[in-house]
Amino acid sequence: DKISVIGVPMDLGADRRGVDMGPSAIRYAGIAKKLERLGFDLKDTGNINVPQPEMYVEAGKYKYLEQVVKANEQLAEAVSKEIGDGRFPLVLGGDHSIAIGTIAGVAKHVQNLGVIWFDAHGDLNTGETSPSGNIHGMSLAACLGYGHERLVSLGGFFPKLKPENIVIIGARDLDPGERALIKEIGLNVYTMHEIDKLGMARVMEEAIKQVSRETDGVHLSLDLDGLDPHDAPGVGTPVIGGISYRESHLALEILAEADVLVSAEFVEVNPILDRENATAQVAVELIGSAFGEKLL
Ligand code: DIR
Ligand code: MN
Ligand code: MN
Ligand code: MN
Repeated sequence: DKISVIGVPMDLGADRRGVDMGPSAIRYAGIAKKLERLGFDLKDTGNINVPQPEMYVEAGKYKYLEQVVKANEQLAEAVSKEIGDGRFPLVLGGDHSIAIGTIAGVAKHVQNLGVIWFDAHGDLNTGETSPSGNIHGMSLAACLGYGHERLVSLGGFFPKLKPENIVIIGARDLDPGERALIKEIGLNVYTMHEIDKLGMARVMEEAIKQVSRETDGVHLSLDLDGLDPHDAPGVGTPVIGGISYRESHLALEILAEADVLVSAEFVEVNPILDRENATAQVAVELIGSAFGEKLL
């Protein structure tokens, strides 16, 4: 199998420096060695060109909108090209606003795309409901057709996703507008409550069944802040009480066994806030599990 790594040094969507170094940190933690050991034909396509925030003034409800859109358009092109070449796009963030570009690129090739969204947050805000104006908290909403027209129609088509083909796993911090949207469109969210009660194995079995039932492929969008900050401290918006190291590995091992993924992204690694690159190392280990790594 062929994998193409695409780095996206994006921090404009989080309006916080450091997360732009995520792709470097994940490479430094040994992603290439890990995937080559697993037998993959790996190509690193380098990084998407993302402007520095100091060059711009952020604007209100959708901070750095123009720059976020431009970088995501390039990302969508790059993702689409790799899929067109028969390769699996593995996107490294960068903040979670890059899901808009990744999913735009994948959805060009995959008619009905399922999505597993690992996150402490819903990323379901619009400029109207966002408490921060940060676009990384709006990316899933944009893919569903809610929010600024430039984000919603990125890549030239919308919506990219249907609510019934999405699950969120690990949520424990939702804004009022996000809760309202979840109820309005009937989005299936496995909060920490369901994970504690049912166990991660059962959550994953149900989630995989749902996102692969009427779809032609599944995208994994994994925000490292879905994990507990003890295990993944290098993130911009940590929330206590998250998914453990063990549970996250189990989740991705079960996902690998299901063999449904067509694309994946690992986002929000912030080396400035990290402890000795621990979060990037966790990302690399999780990538191993997602691509079928097993002890025996
Ligand atoms: C918050 C934080 N809900 C916002 N979102 C984050 O600004 O929209 N998403 N951190 O990953
Ligand atoms: Mn997120
Ligand atoms: Mn998050
Ligand atoms: Mn593992």
